[in-house]
Amino acid sequence: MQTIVVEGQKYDNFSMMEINKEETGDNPIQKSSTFTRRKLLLGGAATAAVVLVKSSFGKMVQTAVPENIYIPADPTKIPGPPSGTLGTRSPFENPLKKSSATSSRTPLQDLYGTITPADLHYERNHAGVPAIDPNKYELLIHGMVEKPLVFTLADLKRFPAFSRICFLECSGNFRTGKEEMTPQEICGLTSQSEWTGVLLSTLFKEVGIKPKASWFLAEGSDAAVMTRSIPLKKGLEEGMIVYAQNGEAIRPEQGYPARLFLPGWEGNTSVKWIRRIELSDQPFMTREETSKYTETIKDGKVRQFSFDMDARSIITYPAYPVQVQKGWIEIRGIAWSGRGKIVKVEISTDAGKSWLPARLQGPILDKAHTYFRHLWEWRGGETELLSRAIDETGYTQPTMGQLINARGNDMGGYHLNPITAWRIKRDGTVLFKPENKS
Ligand SMILES: Nc1nc2c(c(=O)[nH]1)N[C@H]1C(S)=C(S)[C@@H](COP(=O)(O)O)O[C@H]1N2
Ligand SMILES: [Mo]
Repeated sequence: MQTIVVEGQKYDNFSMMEINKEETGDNPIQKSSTFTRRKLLLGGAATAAVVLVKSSFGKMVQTAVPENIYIPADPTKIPGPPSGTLGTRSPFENPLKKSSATSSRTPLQDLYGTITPADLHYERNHAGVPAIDPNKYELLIHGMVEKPLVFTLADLKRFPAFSRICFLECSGNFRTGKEEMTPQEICGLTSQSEWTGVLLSTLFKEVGIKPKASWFLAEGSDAAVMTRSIPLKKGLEEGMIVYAQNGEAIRPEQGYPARLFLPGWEGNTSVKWIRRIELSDQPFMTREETSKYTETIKDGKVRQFSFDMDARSIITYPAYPVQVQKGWIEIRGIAWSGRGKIVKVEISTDAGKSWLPARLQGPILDKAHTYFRHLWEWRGGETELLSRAIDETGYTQPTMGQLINARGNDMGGYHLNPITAWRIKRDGTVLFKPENKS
C-alpha cells in the first residue's frame, strides 16, 4: 500500500489489487504493493482483467466461456483462423441494445469511451427503419429560396465535407421506477458518433435564401414522414446533412443514406432519411410541435420549441447490476451538455453531503459526451454515489427535487436530466435510487 498522485490528486493507502483476507475470506490472488501510477496507466488494465476474473472482483468482465467456442489450451502453439473481410467482436463480449418496437437503448455500462460503436447506437423510429436506395435518394430544398434544387447523394458528397464528434439524445431519455435498473435502462437513449457530411450553410448558399426566411421544415422519408420546424439560425450555425457515422456510411437505423444533424438539440429535430427542406418565415406547427414534444412548466403553462438538451451525467460504473468489493474503485461515467462544453463533473460518495471534482478525459468537445473518472476507496459502509455535470454556461445538473421546483409536479416526460444516485449496500450490491417524478 502506498500513496499515489493521479493528475494532482493524492490517494493514500493505495492498492488496486490488495484484497483483504479477513474481510473476503478469499485467498488473495495478487498483492501488488509496487503498483505505481505508471503501471496503473500502462499495464494495469490487462493485469486487472485477469485478476478480476479470478477474484470475481465486481462483475467487470465476463467469466463464462461461451459454448461452442474452441479455445486451444495454448494459443501460441496453434495458428488461429486467417484474417477476414469483416471484423467481429470477441465472443466473450456481448454488449447489446435493449430494444422495444419503437426504440432501442445503448448499453452505456458496457462502454469505456465516448464513441458509440455504430451497431450500438440508440434508435428511435416512429415508423420503423425504411429501406432507401442510395441511387434514388433525393433531397429537395425549396420554399423561400432563390433557386429550388434537388440534391442526389452524389451531389451531397461533392460539396466540401465536414466532420464533428457529437452526442445525440432523445428528449424522452429518462426512465425511473425500480431499483434494478441499469444505466442503459435509465438513460440509454443517448449515443455519440463522429458525423460527416455537408454543412447546411453550404447547401443554403447554393439555393440562395430569401431575406425573410427564418425557419425551415425538415421532412423525413419514413412512413412517419417525420417533420420538424427548425429556426434557420441553428441550421446556418451548426446544421449538417450527414451521410457518414464513425467513418463509414451512416447506418440505416441512423438515417441512411442521409439525415439532418443538429448538435446539442433534442434528437427528434435531427430528422432521419431527410428528403425535403422547406424555408419559411414562420414555424410549421407539425404534429411533433403541438401535442407531443412540449413540456408542461409551472402554472399550467407549456414550453414549446425547447430544443437544447440540458447538461447531464451518469455514473456507468459502478452501477446496477455490478457488485463491488471493499477497496479502491474507479468511479466512471459520461457527462454532456447541448449548450457547449462540459467544464466540470463533481462526484459525491456520501449521498450528496460533499462533492469532489472528477478527472475529465480530454479532448473535451463542444456538445459531446465527456468521460469522467474518480478514484474512491470504499470501506464497506452503506452510501450513495452521485455525479453532477456543469457546462460552460455555468448550468449545473439539477436534482429531481430542483426539477420539480422549477417545472412543477406535472412536468411530463421530456427534458428530464436529474442527478442519478446509485446506492451501495453493505454487501456491495449497487442499486439505482429511483426518484419519483411526482
Ligand atoms: N424521419 C425520422 N426522423 C427521426 C425519427 C423518426 O422516427 N423518423 N426519430 C427522431 C427521434 S425522436 C430521435 S430521438 C432521433 C433518434 O436518432 P437515432 O435513431 O439515430 O438514434 O431521430 C429523430 N429523427
Ligand atoms: Mo426522440
